Amino acid sequence: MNKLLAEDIYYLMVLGRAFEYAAKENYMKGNISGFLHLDIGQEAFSVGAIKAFDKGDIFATYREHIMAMARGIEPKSVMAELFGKKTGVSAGKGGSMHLFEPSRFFYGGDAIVGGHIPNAVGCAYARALQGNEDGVLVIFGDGATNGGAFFESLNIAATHKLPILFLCENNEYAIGTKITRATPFLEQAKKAEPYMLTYSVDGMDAEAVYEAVSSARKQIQEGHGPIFLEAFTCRYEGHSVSDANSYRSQQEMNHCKAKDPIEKFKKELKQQWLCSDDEIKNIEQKAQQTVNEAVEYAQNSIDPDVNALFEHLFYEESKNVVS
Ligand SMILES: Cc1ncc(C[n+]2csc(CCOP(=O)(O)OP(=O)(O)O)c2C)c(N)n1
Ligand SMILES: [Mg+2]
Repeated sequence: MNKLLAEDIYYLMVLGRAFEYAAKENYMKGNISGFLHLDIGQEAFSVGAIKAFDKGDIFATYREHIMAMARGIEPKSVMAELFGKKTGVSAGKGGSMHLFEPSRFFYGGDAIVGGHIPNAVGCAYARALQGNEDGVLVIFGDGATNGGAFFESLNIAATHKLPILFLCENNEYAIGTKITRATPFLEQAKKAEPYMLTYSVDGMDAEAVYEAVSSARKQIQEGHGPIFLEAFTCRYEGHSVSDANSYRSQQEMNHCKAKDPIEKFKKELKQQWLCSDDEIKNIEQKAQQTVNEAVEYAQNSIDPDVNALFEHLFYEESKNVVS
């Protein structure tokens, strides 16, 4: 990783955290409604993975604001989507969990836990038939690995040697349920071992995530078939803004925050890439400024037209049902 990329990763992590705090504040003010899942604490995972998978198709979890921005979707379009505005990346009709931008090969966000995994496998099948070698990345939480769709997807991907990276964000909780209360082991890669090569990485270390995803992606592109990579992370907030996080002790949270990914990467910037304090401060200020502008843009944007409700439907005739 060169200095330019390291600075970009730091920028996106700082931008992501500031963005998430601004989203939380605007949720509390009533500017954002519906569900809101914050990614604070997991920035190294979200940014490191997406930057390493800089081409190809991405199917993400519903906790995807930072991933979308790392893919190049403008922060203002993401914030406007959270506000439900016409200028949002999904035209104000998707909300926080459905940030969708086909021109950037970013297909959400999916509210159905694990529901996007078969979609990603279908996409990988299509890409294999097309001879496209960029690969497909599907990102899901530990909780999604308990569903049937996950196992069916592993089976089909492995049988057909599809070019797909299964990337599991293991933060040890599915909403407020400790992982080991819902499944017999902590490492979810064990579920994929019979089907494909598996790896694990410290998800709180952006450089490690970047390297692990880059190398898995290379293997996929060389035709080795699917790979499962598990990243261990820690989300600082509750599952969504309506979850008070009361199931985790202060001690557990302190332990978590001692591994803060932004602080860690900031040290690396200084030691490894010799960034000065001024350079770092400039990056942080630029990120905050971008978030402020994104909030202003979202606030000043207009709501979608009521008629837009009837666009992008699978079944054209459903217009008549409602009118
Ligand atoms: C099919 C389905 N079942 C249940 C839910 C309710 N639900 C939302 S998030 C979640 C937990 C998912 O766990 P994990 O993927 O680890 O996500 P995290 O809480 O860490 O974000 C559940 C059960 C859902 N959205 N979809
Ligand atoms: Mg989880």
